[in-house]
Amino acid sequence: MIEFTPWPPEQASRYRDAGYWIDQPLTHILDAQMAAQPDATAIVCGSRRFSYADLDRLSRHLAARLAAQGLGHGDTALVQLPNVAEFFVSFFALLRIGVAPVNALFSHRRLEMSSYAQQIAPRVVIASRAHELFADDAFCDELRAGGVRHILLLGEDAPENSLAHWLTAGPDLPDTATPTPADQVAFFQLSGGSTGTPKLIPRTHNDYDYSVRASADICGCTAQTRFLCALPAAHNFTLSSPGSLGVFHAGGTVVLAPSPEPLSCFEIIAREGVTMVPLVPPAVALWQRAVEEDPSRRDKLATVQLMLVGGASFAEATARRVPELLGCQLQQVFGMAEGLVNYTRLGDDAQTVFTTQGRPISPDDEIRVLDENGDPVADGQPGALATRGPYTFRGYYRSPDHNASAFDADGFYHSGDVVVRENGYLRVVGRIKDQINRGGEKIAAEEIENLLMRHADITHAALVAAPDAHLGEKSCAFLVLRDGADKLSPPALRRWLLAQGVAEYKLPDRFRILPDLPLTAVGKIDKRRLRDSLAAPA
Ligand code: J2J
Repeated sequence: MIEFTPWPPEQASRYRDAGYWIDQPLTHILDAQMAAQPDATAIVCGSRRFSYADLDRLSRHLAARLAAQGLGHGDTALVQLPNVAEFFVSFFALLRIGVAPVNALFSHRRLEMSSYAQQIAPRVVIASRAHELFADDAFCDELRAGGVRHILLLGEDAPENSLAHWLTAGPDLPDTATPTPADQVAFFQLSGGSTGTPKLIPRTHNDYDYSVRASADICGCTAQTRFLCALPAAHNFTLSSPGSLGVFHAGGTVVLAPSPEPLSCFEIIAREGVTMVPLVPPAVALWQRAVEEDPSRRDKLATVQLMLVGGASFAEATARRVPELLGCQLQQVFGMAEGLVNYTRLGDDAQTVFTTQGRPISPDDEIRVLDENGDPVADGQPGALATRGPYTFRGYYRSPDHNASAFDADGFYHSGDVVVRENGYLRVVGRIKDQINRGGEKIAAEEIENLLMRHADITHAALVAAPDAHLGEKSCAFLVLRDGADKLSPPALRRWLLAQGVAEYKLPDRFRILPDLPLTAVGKIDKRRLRDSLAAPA
């Protein structure tokens, strides 16, 4: 069994009584479509089409082959795939036999992947030869030395390591192979993080399935929904809000795209009749610009009914222009991989849709908005968001110290967001966690600071957010150099960071060298002053 912090029994029974937790594994999403409409198209991936029956068959093949190797409950997997159908095949296969995956982002590199592997000690890794880490066998050998038994690669020829081969028919799936019990860990989500190492979020079948079912309902998913999956498929937003899983739940079609780049997405939308599109705010701005540059492009978007926007703060002016420029309805989403997801509702008035980030999915999502002393603030006043509920986790994986500060005595998770609540709706107005939100991609300041301080010429480092017109925020690293150190150029620093194996989106966009870092009265680095110095004209 994979350890996790359970909900207290009285809350668990309340969530069951209310019908949120239905004690079904996430694979029931696929089973239900197999019973209802096996021949309907589940996934479009380039020129390849997969019916629900295809998805079921391929995932059973992989599940059976893995089970035959002795994999099952208590085992974990590390998966890193781009937006391809095999991502969903692998996800359902692993769930089917009770192996819990971490689904890393394709932008993750050696540091992130090693950290995940170290935390979960996976027995199987599923990845792609198209990723630099798996282009040769060096990292695979490291993984094997660390205990990984099977490495299945997309784009590999040798049958033993070829994911394509593992998807061909093999032994029958033994009856003993089952998903983990629904109140146990199904898989791990990734935390955006604010600490030195990327944290993992255990998600149970019961809690995740509820957020998926309820989201599908709130976003109006039906069997006619054709959903563009252009953001990373593994991200919590793209997977569950309502995400590909919500669309599968409703029997619709997930249309994969490699990235949210507008012109290629417009072609895919027109070709596949896409009706629903989730995007992060910078991508919305790019799509709007593409239509402004050439208004005839709007015709390609004729089938799109709904655009979901979340992941980072979304300027009201950009929000207001969604219907006019892109010809579809807007739904704002404020969610987190840890659980709580808020949506504006499809029937909400324009003011609510354009100016708020919605209200929680569940009547049993408990929200507290707190001042510095932990006391509730009045509605309309900004405060720190704390929440607990039927699909908000109770603890990061194996992180007792961090959990002690992320949760309060009542089991509320403190998300580090500053929000204003009015009429039950939330607006995100700031952040107290030490994180940079680079257009939806989260960077934990401490992770990059620790890395920078490994450089022989750097004695102090502080990473802060700098306002950016396109991404909302970019990152700026303030550095203090060792006495006598040569001046470090930004390109050289970036190359050095890349050589450490960190994901590219975490590289500081700017560097500033200071003689020393400003301190607060209690002797901590005064990041507010650093941020303010960036806002002021240079
Ligand atoms: C401002 N900040 C936002 C928003 C998230 C749906 C949608 C997004 C995520 C996600 C998700 C925001 N306005 N609309 O998991 O299911 C910031 C907050 C939040 C953090 C969570 C989903 N929507 N944010 O973005 O785990 O700071 O999840 O705490 O990546 O993103 O990041 P993440």
